[in-house]
Amino acid sequence: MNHSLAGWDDTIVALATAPGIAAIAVIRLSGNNAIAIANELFPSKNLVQQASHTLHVGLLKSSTEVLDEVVISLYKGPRSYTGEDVVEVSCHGSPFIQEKIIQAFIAQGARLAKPGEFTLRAFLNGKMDLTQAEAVADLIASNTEASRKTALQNIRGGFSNELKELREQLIQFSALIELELDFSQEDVEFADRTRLKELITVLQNVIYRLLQSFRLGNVIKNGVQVAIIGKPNAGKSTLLNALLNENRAIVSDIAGTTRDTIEEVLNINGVLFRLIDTAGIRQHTTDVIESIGVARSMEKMHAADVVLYLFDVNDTTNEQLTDTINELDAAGVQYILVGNKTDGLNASTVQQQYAGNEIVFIAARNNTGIDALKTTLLQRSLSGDINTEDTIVTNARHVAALQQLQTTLADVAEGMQHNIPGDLLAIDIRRCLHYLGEITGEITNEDQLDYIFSKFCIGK
Ligand SMILES: Nc1nc2c(ncn2[C@@H]2O[C@H](COP(=O)(O)OP(=O)(O)OP(=O)(O)O)[C@@H](O)[C@H]2O)c(=O)[nH]1
Ligand SMILES: [Mg+2]
Repeated sequence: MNHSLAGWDDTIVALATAPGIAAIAVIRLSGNNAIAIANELFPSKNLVQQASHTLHVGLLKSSTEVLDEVVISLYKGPRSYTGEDVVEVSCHGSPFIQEKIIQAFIAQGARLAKPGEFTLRAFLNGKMDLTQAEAVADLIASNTEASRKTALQNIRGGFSNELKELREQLIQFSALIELELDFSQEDVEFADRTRLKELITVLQNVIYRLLQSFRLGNVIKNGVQVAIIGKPNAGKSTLLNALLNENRAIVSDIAGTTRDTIEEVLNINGVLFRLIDTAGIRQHTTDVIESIGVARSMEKMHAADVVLYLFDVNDTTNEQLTDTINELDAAGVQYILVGNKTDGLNASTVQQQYAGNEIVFIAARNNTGIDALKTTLLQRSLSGDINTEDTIVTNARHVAALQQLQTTLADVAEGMQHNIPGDLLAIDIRRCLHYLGEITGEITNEDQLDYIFSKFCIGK
């Protein structure tokens, strides 16, 4: 492991709880001098002599004044979050006190931690691998039940455990093949080719499943972008309001009411949907602002994961709808057709009108059909249930490495089909090992670590 990161030996300090007023705030120190530094400010006891995993109540004092009455938790390395000596000071949660205590620790020789530095140290000290460290950031950022569960699963090592064992088996093969190369004159095979082929197939299946899970992972982590698109007056803003169950957007019978896009978040069964109400699309408008709005609607339509295409069943023929479907297909967007304003109409007559097309019928103004529409949205976005027992890839960095791994595995498989010589096989297997190691962090570089941990908050 590369330990050459600057400031690695420093003792670091940061506020671990959210800034602002609270009943209690926690300030965390980590490093070789953490306990000695805390001890300098804690006259009532000698903390250096206390056992790990113990609590100590007392006054915290700088040379001149009492700072606060606090509770100190001691964790001696390696049995701590970072693997180093860690001191957590629970103080009264005034921002003024928090700042004074941090400054007092800095005066004793601690340095303010960089974003994610506690977790970086945990990673460098082997307390967790890279996917687990990344899951810590995901867990802190999680805002739904589903994102919390997947992050927690990954912190426990769900993802990396799947890959670790396969990596170890591959390392064994790689070692045997390299050994063959030492005996190349004698034409021996230490590495059983049939078993290697089996292992490659297993790996290919695992990688395929993990890559497939990313679509779901992305939905869980980032939510689903849903653009509500349609002609002016179709009832798009009414639908937005009905989905949100509040009067968020202005509704009127004047065509062209919505000028700019409006975005709101909706949680359906633990999945976040980012709903975007757009300006109604009509081809020929002389109104400059409206035409800018239309351009923006088109943009949102292309960026969306799912488009709700809304039309008024009272003034849309099946032929017109077919033209729209052709346009949507040509644009390559995922869409759900929604027929609005069915109130006062006979359900089966309306359905016959659009025979052959799959449509969700609603009356947005009366809240009719909204629950069914939500269910359709959920099904379409998840294509199956969220089973958080399964490993779900949520991280774009992992996807990139998995894709490279997939390509390299295909090279190995093809090479073996053609019985390529061991030295060439060894090169491809080494590349596989490289990508596998990149995911879990056995192979990393400083830039990559900087990038990953800079996205954390300070104090984590
Ligand atoms: N009868 C009936 N009228 C509806 C329904 N939904 C919306 N409307 C009416 O249709 C008109 C237009 O509704 P909006 O929600 O403003 O339509 P929009 O698609 O957002 O229109 P723009 O923003 O102009 O593109 C309003 O008078 C609504 O009250 C419905 O389910 N039934
Ligand atoms: Mg509108």
